[in-house]
Amino acid sequence: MENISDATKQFIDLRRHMWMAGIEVDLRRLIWQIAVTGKYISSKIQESNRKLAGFENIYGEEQLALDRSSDEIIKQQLAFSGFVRQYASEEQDSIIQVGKGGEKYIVTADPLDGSSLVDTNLAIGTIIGIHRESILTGGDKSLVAAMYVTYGPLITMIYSAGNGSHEFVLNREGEYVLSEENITLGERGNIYSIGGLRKDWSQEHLNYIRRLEKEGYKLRYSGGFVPDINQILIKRGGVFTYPALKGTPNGKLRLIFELQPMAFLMEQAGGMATDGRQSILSIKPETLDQRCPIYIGSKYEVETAKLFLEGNTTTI
Ligand code: AFP
Repeated sequence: MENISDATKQFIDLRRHMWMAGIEVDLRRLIWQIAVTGKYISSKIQESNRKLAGFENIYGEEQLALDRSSDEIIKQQLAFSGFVRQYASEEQDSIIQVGKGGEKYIVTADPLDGSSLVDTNLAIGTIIGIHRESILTGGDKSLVAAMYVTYGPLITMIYSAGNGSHEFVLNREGEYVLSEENITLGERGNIYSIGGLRKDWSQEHLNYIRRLEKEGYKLRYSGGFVPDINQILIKRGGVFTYPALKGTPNGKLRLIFELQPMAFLMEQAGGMATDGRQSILSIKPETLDQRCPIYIGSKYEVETAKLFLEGNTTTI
């Protein structure tokens, strides 16, 4: 689609944008229905209001309740959508049937990623993957769309159905209106997010981070995967890493629920996502809760990580 002028963007809502992009009707409807759940989940976060109710007594229950209620909101929305046969989420122990069986899509969710930050009022988010085939055996063509909602000062949503990555802002009327179209990363950025404890990093990863620091990269790490990734997309460059650690060689983040959707969106924006060596989207998940090291962002930073991790350079 030709670039839409800023003045016109406010009149392009999510449904119109997907129609203009020629996305098939059932997928358009499904993406829109999932985006709507972002409004319900945001209300749940507002209602939690645990600040007034003290920290010890309910914080844990409220955080756990928020995780569960966010999961339930998405599950119920999908169950009546008519387009989804199975649902898998970080809050469920297994893949669950939500349709009659013949529906086109399977949806994965991290319903409320970063929920441990709810008490700090930092931004958190919902991460969604939409698959045509089985999420465990469908291969790297299984994922056909991805999206995330960021609950921050604004509620924003970034989606892609293979038509580039685009940002929408929830306006006062409760509509998602276009704000950034065809987000395209530069060759490199100047921010980096580094997960895990430095004492647990490999020497190769430590050397890589030292290279970035020597080149003047600025640390941006909130503890929330969604806002940290969102910052890289909106600032058009940079890198997020959560590496293999001594003791946890697969790192922390989950391949299906967190990394695949973000890798899809980042690649659609001209970025890259690897486990340090191979593309995240080429990795065939073996279990639902499979974790994976992650290097995701603009090409220069992800390719440089590969050089260090494969021992092809130690030049800091
Ligand atoms: P929670 O959902 O338990 O808050 O974890 C958030 C997260 O999975 C991801 O959003 C962050 O990038 C990462 O964990 C932060 O991990 P550390 O707390 O180890 O830095």
